[in-house]
Amino acid sequence: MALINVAAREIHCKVVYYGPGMCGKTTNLQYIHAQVPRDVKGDLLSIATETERTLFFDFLPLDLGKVRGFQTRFHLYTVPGQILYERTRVAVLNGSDGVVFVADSARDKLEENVRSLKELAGNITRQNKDFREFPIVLQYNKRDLPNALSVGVLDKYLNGLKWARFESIASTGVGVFDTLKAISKLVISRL
Ligand SMILES: Nc1nc2c(ncn2[C@@H]2O[C@H](COP(=O)(O)OP(=O)(O)O)[C@@H](O)[C@H]2O)c(=O)[nH]1
Ligand SMILES: [Mg+2]
Repeated sequence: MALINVAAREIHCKVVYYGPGMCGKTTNLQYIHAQVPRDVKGDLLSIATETERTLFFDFLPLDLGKVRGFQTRFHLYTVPGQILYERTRVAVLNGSDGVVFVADSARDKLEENVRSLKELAGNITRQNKDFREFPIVLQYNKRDLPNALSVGVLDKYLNGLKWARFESIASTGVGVFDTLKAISKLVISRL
C-alpha cells in the first residue's frame, strides 16, 4: 500500500519486478541505477548469492518528481526467481502497489513464464487483492535472442488481461525506461 506522508508531502510507492529465474529482473534495476542521475536515486542494494543470483531481493529507491505538490518516491524491488524461493517472493511482494512482470522471450522458457505468472496471480489474490484490477505492466525481455518467441505467441499465453506490454533488451537498456514509466504512471493513477 502506498505510504502518503501529508506533513512531509511525500508519497512512497512500492513496485516489484516479478518473473522466472534469469529473465532479467536484476538487469532492469542495474540499468536504471546506472542511468539515472545521482540526486534522484539511492544505492542499489543487492542481496545475492556468490554466483550473482538474487538471494533475497534487489532494492533501488528513486525520486520521480512531484505529483500535485507531493514528492513521489518509488521503491523498486526484484524477487528471486528460482522455484525454491516462493516464500521470499511472497514476502517481497507484500504491500506492493504495482508489479512489472518480466517474461523471458526464449522459446524454452514459455512454461516457466506461465508458471511464474500463475504464482503471481495466486500470491496477489492471497493478499486480498483483485488480480484483474491490480496494476501490472508486462515486459517481454531478451528480444535479441535468436530463438525468441513472437510477441503474438507471448501475448496469447501471458497477456489474457491485456496489460500494457513492452519489448525489451534489458542488458542494453532497450525498453527498460518505457516499462518503468508505464508502471509508475499506472501506480500514481490509482492513488
Ligand atoms: N541476451 C539477453 N540477455 C539478457 C537480457 N537481459 C538480461 N540478460 C542476461 O540474463 C541473465 C540473468 O539476468 P538477471 O537480471 O540476473 O535475471 P534475474 O534472475 O531475473 O534477476 C544475465 O546473464 C543477464 O545479463 C536480454 O535482454 N538479452
Ligand atoms: Mg535477480
